Amino acid sequence: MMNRRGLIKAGMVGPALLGAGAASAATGPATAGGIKLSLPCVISTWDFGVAANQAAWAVLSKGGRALDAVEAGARIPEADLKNHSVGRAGYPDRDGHVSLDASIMDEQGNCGAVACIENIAHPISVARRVMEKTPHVLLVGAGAEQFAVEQGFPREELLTEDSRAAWKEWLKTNHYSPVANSEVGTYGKTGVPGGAGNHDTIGTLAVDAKGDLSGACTTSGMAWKLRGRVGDSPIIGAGLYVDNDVGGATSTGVGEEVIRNCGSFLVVELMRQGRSPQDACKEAVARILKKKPQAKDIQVGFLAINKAGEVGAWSIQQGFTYAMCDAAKQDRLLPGMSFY
Ligand code: SD4
Repeated sequence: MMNRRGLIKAGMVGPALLGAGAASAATGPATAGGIKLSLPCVISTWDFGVAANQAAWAVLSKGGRALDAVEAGARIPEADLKNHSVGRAGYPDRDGHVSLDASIMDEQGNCGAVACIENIAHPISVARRVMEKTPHVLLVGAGAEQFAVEQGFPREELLTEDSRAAWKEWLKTNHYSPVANSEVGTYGKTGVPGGAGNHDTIGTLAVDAKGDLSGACTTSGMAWKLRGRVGDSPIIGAGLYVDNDVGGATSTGVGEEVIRNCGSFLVVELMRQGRSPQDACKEAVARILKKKPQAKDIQVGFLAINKAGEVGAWSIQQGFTYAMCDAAKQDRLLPGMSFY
């Protein structure tokens, strides 16, 4: 399941090598613990970020705008039926509804988002329409769906046979009990139906040839979530933040912890104060753990880039991967640093 091609190429296949030093040795000069890409460039969370980056690169390499690149990138996992954590085929909530969250932000600080939207296959593009066609930032639920349809997006069934089967399997072993913190204890790291582990969000950040930044983030959220639950991904400052003077950040993992700490905004503000992207991501993860030590049992990861193309990533648990792409190489996949 894990695409280890990039890791093997970089000569890093074991936890002992999950280090920025090793990463920088494989990809470029060390920059305060991170990696420096040439511009234009794009980075994305998780293994499926490699394919997303390639779509983004098709835009960037022709001199295209970072905003167009991140939208194009995010649409790839949204359409991937083998991917059960983003877009169509995403695992549903406890009641069997696939509900999606997405946000997008451009170099001028414009932003748009949709949350808990159903029956629309490309929420990232709806988020962009919210940004460009409305005076609002965030549309949710039925209103978001209505807006999407008005904008010409087709209503489609997003629950695939595979996802339905996984949900039915989960129903056998996990009794529906909608209590507030009901997800605690189900955040396994195995990715098997029944655990919400390996339920990953695509966050994509790009710097275009002009040096302008944009970001996109899209997800089906935590599997088997309570109906109506919204995670960090559509919340500007939590799952995504871009400041064209500084850099951009995005997050993945248990969104509640990211929201509590305004995670992506925090990463960008730390970079503004002079921290490297790597150090800023580390500090944001440390903040989560400091406020809530038991968060060591869950996963949260941040990915960041600054205007110079320096990249950083840090997570609570091992296993967070990120993909990078610039003119030198289009399919790099690396492990982020982690505390555990
Ligand atoms: C959420 N952050 O909805 C998303 C899910 C995710 O890895 O990223 N999982 O909370």
